[in-house]
Amino acid sequence: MYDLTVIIPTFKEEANIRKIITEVDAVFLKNALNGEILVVDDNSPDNTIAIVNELKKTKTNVSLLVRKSDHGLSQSVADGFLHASSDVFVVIDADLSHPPVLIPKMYGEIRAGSDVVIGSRYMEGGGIKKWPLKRRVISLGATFLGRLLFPDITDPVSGFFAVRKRVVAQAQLKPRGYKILLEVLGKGIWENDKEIPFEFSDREIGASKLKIKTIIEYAQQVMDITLYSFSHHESAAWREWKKVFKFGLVGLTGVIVNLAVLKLLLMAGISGYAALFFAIVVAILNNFLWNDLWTFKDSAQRLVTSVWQRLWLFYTVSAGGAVINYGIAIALTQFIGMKIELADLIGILIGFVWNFVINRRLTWGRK
Ligand SMILES: Nc1nc2c(ncn2[C@@H]2O[C@H](COP(=O)(O)OP(=O)(O)OP(=O)(O)O)[C@@H](O)[C@H]2O)c(=O)[nH]1
Ligand SMILES: [Mg+2]
Repeated sequence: MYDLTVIIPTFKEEANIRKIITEVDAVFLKNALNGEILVVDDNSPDNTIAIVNELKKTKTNVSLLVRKSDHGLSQSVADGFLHASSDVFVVIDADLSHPPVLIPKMYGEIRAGSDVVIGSRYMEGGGIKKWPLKRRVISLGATFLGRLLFPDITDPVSGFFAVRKRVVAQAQLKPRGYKILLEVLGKGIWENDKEIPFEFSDREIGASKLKIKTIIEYAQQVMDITLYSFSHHESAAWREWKKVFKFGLVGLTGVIVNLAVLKLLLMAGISGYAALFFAIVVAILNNFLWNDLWTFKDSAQRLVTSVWQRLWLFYTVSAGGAVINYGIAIALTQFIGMKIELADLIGILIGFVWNFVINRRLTWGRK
């Protein structure tokens, strides 16, 4: 039984396949890992298959899966999950964009308790070498969308990751397009993730396969994972929705506290505007406490460790939310003549999204 299986999806990689297999195998040897290499090829018309077959003669830990139907990168990786013979999978590109030397570290993190370990281009220490502006913009857009589903993960669309078999074994993956990791995070069953920075280097040989279709498929995938989470409450995206619901509920308690404090202070003879101001301050404090102790209580490795600092941030972000609420309500009444109640409601909703997104990332974000 192997310790881990390195899955390499390939399509027309005759220029790189020998080098990547040799490098991965050398990393196994150097780190005393009993690793398997599984090449999943979409029936490449070039020499990829022949080269792998030749390498198989001398390396017993290399195997090849040639697919004849349902062509696609994500489909190939998902097929690799089914055919791998170990309990830990590492997915890596064939074109040497991902450094194989990081494989032992990824494996080590899995052994230490992570369910998913992601090679991240977008965390401190990571990066991208030699990418044209267009590629960078597309990638950042994709990453931004993915982060809406998984706010703690800096690179949810990385092609370089390790995952335990049990995360994907029961998952109803619907692989499509390029972003198999997003599918794994969205449909797999996992608790602990870890990111490792790495520098992505652009392929030197062979052609890129990124097309417009890829971008459309990606948007569909994000929608699909969102819908999936509504009916699969063990999913990570549902954990995120629960936070949104809790945050909203806390917001409602804030309204009650606000009105109650206002009423009390007015009864005590405090002047209207002063009472109003105080009521708002107390309501925000109420919201902070509930969110800190309940909504975000499980936030691991907090970015902001001091509770006072979190409180200060929460007040600042809330003030921003109020300004947004006010600004949008005024703009909607002024410019399109909307009724003020409706305009306010829309302002409240957008302010809510602001408050959640920014506080989630900043006030209760992860390091
Ligand atoms: N099995 C299979 N592998 C694929 C397919 N498309 C791409 N790959 C492999 O998936 C990995 C990533 O593909 P790349 O074309 O390098 O994608 P990219 O890194 O986004 O783009 P470039 O490096 O600029 O070409 C490589 O190992 C490819 O050989 C496919 O349709 N089927
Ligand atoms: Mg590449």
